[in-house]
Amino acid sequence: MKRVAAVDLGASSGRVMVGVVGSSQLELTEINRFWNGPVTVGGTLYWDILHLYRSMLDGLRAAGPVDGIGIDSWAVDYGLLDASGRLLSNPMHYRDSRTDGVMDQVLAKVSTAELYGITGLQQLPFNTIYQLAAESGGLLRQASTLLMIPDLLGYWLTGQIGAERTNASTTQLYDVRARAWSELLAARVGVPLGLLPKLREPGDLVGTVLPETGLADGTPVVAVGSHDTASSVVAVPAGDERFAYISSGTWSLVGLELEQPVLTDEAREANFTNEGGVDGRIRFLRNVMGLWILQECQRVWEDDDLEGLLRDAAGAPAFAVLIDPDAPEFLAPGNMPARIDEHCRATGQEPPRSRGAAVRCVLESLALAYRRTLREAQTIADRPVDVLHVIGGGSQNELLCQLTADACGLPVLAGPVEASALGNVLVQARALGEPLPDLGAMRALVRSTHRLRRYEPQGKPADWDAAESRLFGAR
Ligand code: ADP
Ligand code: LRH
Repeated sequence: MKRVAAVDLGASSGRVMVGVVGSSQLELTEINRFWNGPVTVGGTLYWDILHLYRSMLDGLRAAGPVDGIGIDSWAVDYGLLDASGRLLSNPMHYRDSRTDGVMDQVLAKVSTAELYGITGLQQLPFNTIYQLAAESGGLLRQASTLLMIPDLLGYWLTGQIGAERTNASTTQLYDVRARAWSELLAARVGVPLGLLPKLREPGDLVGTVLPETGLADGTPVVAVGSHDTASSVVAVPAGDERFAYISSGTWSLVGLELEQPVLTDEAREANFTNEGGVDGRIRFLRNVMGLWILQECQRVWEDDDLEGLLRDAAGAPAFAVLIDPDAPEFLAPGNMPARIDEHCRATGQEPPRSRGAAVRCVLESLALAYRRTLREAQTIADRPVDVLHVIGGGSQNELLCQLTADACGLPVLAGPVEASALGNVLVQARALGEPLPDLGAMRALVRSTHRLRRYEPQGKPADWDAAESRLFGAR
């Protein structure tokens, strides 16, 4: 049996959890949970990285002695260190506008087809490659090392430098077939290759904690699937390979797990990503804007009664208004209710008349985006599925789970909620000697220790067909 600590930093909250992992045991206890989100300073969006580091240290100290510590976080963002190992500037938030228009500048140096052929990555304006292209040359010249967020926090804990592979795969500077940094792309976009540290695998030892952390001397820090979505996919409680998943939180990551990347023109045109998973798997998925839109509505309304809003949404008329949740205007923080109204007017619809109607509009629109994404993923990857697993915080949203089952015409199995933390502790426990030979064994343990909620598809499929052609049909 192993007792390990997972630091799991989502875009909307961070937490430290202690996991006890044994042959038929998998228990998580939350030690602390802390706010995370964008902080605006001088017109730039940053993460509050020292708040995150301090909060995670508080949690780790409160957790007491553990056999290991693993860190996972959202992808794409990074810190730059100078030659002495000092952080050169505060890590910026991927939703900052400095990357506006930068993708086109990079695509003048490397074609979309070449970029996709090497990285297999979805084009998102905030991919690390575009963020680096937006950095001032001066800063890049001063930098010696680029560390992704979990690698940066691991460096502060242990003094050891490295780049965990699943998160490196989200930078768009990683060659998905060669399983190495792409020297060609780094040279083409002017990123000094020396900035990119040696890759490490999930399960590798990062190092042991430094005395200044105040943590028990000698505690190992273990690399996990440090991209939170990689960790959450480890904990999908699937029984065989005919499954799809939605890792549902701030983002909805919708897709399949494959053995090999799919780098076809069809996959590129449909903008699917081939992110690196634990044990060499590929996460073939698309980012759908997710519950971010609802989070921002709640922030603007100053309404934290999610249960009440979802009750009102359940009672609101179906298919009254629909939006494309992936429209660019929903990416940056701001007045989301006003942007929804504007989007409705621009598409010839009456804006929602109440908060409940607005929430229903967001959830139905997400369900439609899931439906389209899953259909395309199955066709492009030639992998039919029988069941859709919804994991993460959004798996608690009963209305969204039911709408998802209805829209996709698939049974939905909802849970576990803390999938990233579970994937984190499972990979650590295995690295520390627990007999969990493969993903199948880890998933069987999640299945036997967690209660899932099942949603059968209901309603009329024709209603969803009509809604889909209303929303996406004209494109
Ligand atoms: P992230 O890791 O991106 O920060 P989480 O996986 O923690 O996201 O999920 C956060 C989301 O989960 C919230 O935006 C909220 O919509 C949803 N959520 C959290 N608790 C509940 C609940 N009790 N009922 C329904 N939805 C919930
Ligand atoms: C989810 C996530 C997602 C990335 C985004 C930046 O937390 O890691 O997989 O695309 O954040």
